[in-house]
Amino acid sequence: MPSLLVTGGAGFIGSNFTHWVLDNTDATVTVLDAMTYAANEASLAQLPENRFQLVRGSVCDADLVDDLVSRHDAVVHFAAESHNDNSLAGPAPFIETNIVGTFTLLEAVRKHDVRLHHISTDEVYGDLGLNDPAKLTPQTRYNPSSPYSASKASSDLLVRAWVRSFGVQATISNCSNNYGPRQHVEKFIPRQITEILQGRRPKLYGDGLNVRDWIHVDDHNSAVWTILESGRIGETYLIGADGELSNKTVIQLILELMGQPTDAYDHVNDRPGHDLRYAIDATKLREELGWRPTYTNFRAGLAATIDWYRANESWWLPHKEATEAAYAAKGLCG
Ligand code: NAD
Ligand code: TDX
Repeated sequence: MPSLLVTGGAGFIGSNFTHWVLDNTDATVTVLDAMTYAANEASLAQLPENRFQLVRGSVCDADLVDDLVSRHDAVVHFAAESHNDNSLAGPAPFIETNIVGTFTLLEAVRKHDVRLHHISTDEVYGDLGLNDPAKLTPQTRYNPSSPYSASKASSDLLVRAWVRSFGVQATISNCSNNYGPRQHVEKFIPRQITEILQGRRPKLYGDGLNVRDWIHVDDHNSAVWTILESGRIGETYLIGADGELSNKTVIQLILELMGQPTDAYDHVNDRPGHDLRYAIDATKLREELGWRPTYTNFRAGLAATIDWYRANESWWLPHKEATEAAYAAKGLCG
């Protein structure tokens, strides 16, 4: 029974990954999470006590990280400051957690020779043109646009250097935009769903033609597990499920699925430096490791996600007011 240390496991993807591992494998999971504003302990409620524990602490705490790493078979590193808009308003915690935190973890896995999988984002590659036939591949040049994506790019480069120089047993994955249950209400899809549930109108940045490549979080989870089990050490795998849609199309679909007129949204100020389009070519992951996504119908996945937010108001409501107040302070609420 392998033991996993999952950093950032009280956040959106880390908590879904923890549930996925406990449901689909016989591994045990220790979550290390600093429980920032982005964490939600309710996401980890009712997990089996004999296979799961939550440790509150930072990936920047070298002593704590060293001790935890020494007692586990592998580390899956999700912990990060993850929101672009926050990185524009205040980059400092992004540098600390995303770069120094990854460095701290790398030193511990190096010392104890523990397997590491580093979770990253397609945003390290910068954006593609709207009509560009190209997609992002592992060979695409790094060209991050925001403090968030630059900090994630930095962390990826540290992992690559620790593999090459110190023989650390690590893999990296760069995934496209995730959606699904337990995503913080600051993010695009949950923000719009919960605005409508509260009787307000969705908010589209700029003209809304920007394209994101959506993947259901459980497809991300299965891909990470596949890489952890069969990925080649030192390799980078891109994770995506051919889910390109404009933000405007997604807002219209949310409105339709929630029984509202499809033009009942507001245009608000655009995000500075707003990346135009991401699109992942996941051929390497599909052909080398045989991974396939399960949630290929975005409309069905989105409808299930809307149902989840309707049924779990107690999960998101305590975070909603502060999130919208923060957007108002940034001028991103209309
Ligand atoms: P999230 O913001 O929902 O969760 C991040 C978690 O990390 C939170 O629980 C937070 O408390 C924790 N954390 C923050 N600082 C910490 C620290 N110093 N020490 C320990 N824990 C800390 O983010 P998410 O959307 O779940 O993203 C998880 C990872 O996946 C990130 O590395 C992100 O870059 C990457 N990623 C996200 C997406 C996406 O669409 N959300 C896509 C590709 C990659
Ligand atoms: O209210 C909004 N209106 C809007 O039009 C919000 C919050 C966002 N947007 C736009 C901006 C983006 O084009 O929607 C798109 C998605 O926005 P976010 O949810 O903030 O995601 P993004 O910036 O694309 O980054 C996400 O995917 C890659 C995650 O937050 C990152 O952690 C991940 O690396």
